[in-house]
Amino acid sequence: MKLGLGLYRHMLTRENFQFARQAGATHIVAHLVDYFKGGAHNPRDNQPTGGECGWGLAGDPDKLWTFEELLELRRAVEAEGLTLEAIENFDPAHWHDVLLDGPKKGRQLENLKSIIRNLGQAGIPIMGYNFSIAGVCGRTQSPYARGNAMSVGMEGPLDVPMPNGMVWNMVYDPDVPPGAVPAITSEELWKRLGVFLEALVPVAEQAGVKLALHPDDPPLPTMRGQPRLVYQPRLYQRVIDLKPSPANALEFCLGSLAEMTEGDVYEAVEQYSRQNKLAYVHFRNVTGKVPAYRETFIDDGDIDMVRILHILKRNKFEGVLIPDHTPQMSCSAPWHAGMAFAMGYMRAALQHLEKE
Ligand SMILES: [Mn+2]
Repeated sequence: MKLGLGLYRHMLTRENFQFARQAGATHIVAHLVDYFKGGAHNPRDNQPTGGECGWGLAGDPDKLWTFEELLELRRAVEAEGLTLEAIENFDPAHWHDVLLDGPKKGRQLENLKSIIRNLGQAGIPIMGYNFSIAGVCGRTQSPYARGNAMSVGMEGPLDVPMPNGMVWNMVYDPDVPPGAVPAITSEELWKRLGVFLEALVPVAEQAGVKLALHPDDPPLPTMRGQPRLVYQPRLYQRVIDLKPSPANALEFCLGSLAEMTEGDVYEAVEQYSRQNKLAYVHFRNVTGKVPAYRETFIDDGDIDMVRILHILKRNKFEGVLIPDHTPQMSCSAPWHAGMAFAMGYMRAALQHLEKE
């Protein structure tokens, strides 16, 4: 297993690559969507949470990520002795009508195919994505974690409808008439995922890229009146079985899985790692379950992280683990300190595991 660090778009700098390397990482997962254009309620020095209008404006619909910029990023990462393992998340601007089954769906499926081909050509092996209409929303920020560390959690469900022009907790069109996005059924959402996988999986296979699906965060059956896909561990199997292929894989988030009300996180790790379906792992810890959970320091939640590593080792998982989120530590670099703490813990656990 390998240690990695996930970096948001504005953090893709030489200094942060060096920080990752110093903390023992060998791999980088890069976000190319800018989640931080929503204003003061969504500060850039923490994971995005946002308000009712989400994280803010999505990117430019006409500017797809090019082969050249992906290659440049890979080279910048490699210049600091690291490997670029994955890009995490499509931009709503590039695929809103794939999620919403809107009029631009055909063109946007072609967008996504181009992006996957560009990743393959640039030698980036994984594309993480979150097939979700409401997206990562409804979470709160408070000093939930040990020592009053600022952290993220949930205090009850979010039922306020999603306004027109919004999807995936971002605004892709600010100039639409008022109103809410009509709710759809769960079956309709699965049908849309099926269309996406039918179109993208063959392209991903040919490009040598794995598509890796993140479970719902937070994992409730509905958010903002919209259905969600993987809100129980067993639903990951439905994704796999919908389009069997090595390119149809999982961005395996331990935190989201532990927040689910059914199943068992250790059984889920066993079930999906045994099938070799984990593209990479979000290695983070939580207490509680939806709709009331809190993100914790890695050593301080409900999950026995070392037990998880043992299962992954037994099933020969050889991919990358990243901390995903951590609480903010009280100092002048709260995000970095939180990540360094998580990575130190992970590095020690991995070194110990190697000797067993
Ligand atoms: Mn995650």
